[in-house]
Amino acid sequence: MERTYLMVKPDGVERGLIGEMVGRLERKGLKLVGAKLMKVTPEQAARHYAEHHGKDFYVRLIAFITSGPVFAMVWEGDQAVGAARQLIGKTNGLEAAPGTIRGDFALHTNYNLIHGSDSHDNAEREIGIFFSEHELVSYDKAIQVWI
Ligand code: RTP
Ligand code: MG
Repeated sequence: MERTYLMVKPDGVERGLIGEMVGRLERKGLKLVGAKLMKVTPEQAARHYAEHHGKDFYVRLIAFITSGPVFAMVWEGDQAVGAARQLIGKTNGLEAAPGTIRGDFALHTNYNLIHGSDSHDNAEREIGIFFSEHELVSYDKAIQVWI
């Protein structure tokens, strides 16, 4: 089992797409183990996007992710990091395949609706930025044998 950190970005919250995205992740068979609506602080944003520090889009990225509420989530499942990245699609909405979240709903790289961790280590790091362990729920699903 693996955990991943996903976050509906301010554009996704404002466009009313939280339910659409949560529904897709649920139907894939991933298990929701934590979720909250929150505003990202500048400190959290800087830690989260540390790898992009100094790039030309960094300042705009920090301004965007702190501009309004996000829906922060932790999902669990077999290879959850890769599975979620597949559902999300490529960074640029114009290149993302139809059927993916970005392919179906995003036109731009800057406003691409949802974040997904890109590796197991980054997932654990990002979960630690946005959640306390006590906010995550450990439970079994009766139907988990199927997925
Ligand atoms: P994310 O981290 O948001 O899930 O997206 P990602 O892995 O597909 O993309 P990443 O390379 O990690 O970039 C993080 C976010 O920065 C914005 N970005 N802008 N050239 C640009 O203007 C540019 N490149 C990246 C995007 O919003 C991207 O999601
Ligand atoms: Mg990324």
